[in-house]
Amino acid sequence: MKDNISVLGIPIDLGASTIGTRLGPDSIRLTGLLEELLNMGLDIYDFGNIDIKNSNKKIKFPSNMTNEDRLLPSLSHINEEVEKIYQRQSFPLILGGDHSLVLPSFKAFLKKYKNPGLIYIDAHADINTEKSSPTGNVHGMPVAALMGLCSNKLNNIGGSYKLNPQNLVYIAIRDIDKGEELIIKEKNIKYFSMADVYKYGIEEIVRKSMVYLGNLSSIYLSFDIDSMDCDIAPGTGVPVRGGLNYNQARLILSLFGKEEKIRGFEFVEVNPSLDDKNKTSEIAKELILAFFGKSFI
Ligand code: 4U7
Ligand code: MN
Ligand code: MN
Ligand code: MN
Repeated sequence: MKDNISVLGIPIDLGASTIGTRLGPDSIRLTGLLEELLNMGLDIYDFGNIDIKNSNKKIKFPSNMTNEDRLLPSLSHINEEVEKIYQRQSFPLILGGDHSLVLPSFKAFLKKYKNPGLIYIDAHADINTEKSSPTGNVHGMPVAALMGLCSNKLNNIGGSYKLNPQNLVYIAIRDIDKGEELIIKEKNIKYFSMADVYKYGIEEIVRKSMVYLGNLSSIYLSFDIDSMDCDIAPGTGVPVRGGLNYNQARLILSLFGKEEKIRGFEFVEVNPSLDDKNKTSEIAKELILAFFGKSFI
């Protein structure tokens, strides 16, 4: 299935406090990613980018959801557009966009597959509610909304399907807020911190993740570029030091890419406007190629 790919760009930055992830999908396309995938012999169908009404102002709402007015309809629209790509028998590749998009994209996955898993590679846990969020930015809340922990107007985007907390694995987290820590403990959510990455090594982290999700038949992989060290991949809005290095990121994606049960992949939070010579998009290209089987040894 990973030899027939449907590509969809989601150029949104309404969920973040910094604008610029709206440029992510095109800056990744400009690296020649799709041409290289074609050269690897894969079939590609490009659905283009969703039309998103972004805003250059960040408006705070009493709900503690920044840009609530534009964001909620955009997330519903994203859900409808992602459902369209699932009608094609193919492997979905989504290029973001800020991470609020995982709420509607994974809802489409939840609707298609019964009881799916989610592997979330990120410096952050993105499990704030509107009540716990110190920023009001919805890209820090999608995992909580997927579990039904936010207000219903967020929880019910794309339907009332829910992510089972036991079907989630975080990898590379190292910057979590107090309220998030409480939810992770209370729900007993599985995570591998950067300390675990160094303790076990990438191969073992991948193996342990797949064993943990072993009874599930469909898994989605959401990769936030800030899981990488920000000195290596600086083009992102909420950078954190001490993350995955280039070889670790490439290895983790190449190993997950070999797993049959992984049936969807998204790459989010690339912000070329904060970058140093578009190098983060070039890294994104190499990581996505690794996922789809480009050998690098
Ligand atoms: B990303 C943060 F407070 N936790 O909620 C928040 F530190 O999708 C950051 O992972 C969220 O980039 C980062 O705003 C969201 C903050
Ligand atoms: Mn549209
Ligand atoms: Mn994220
Ligand atoms: Mn993050």
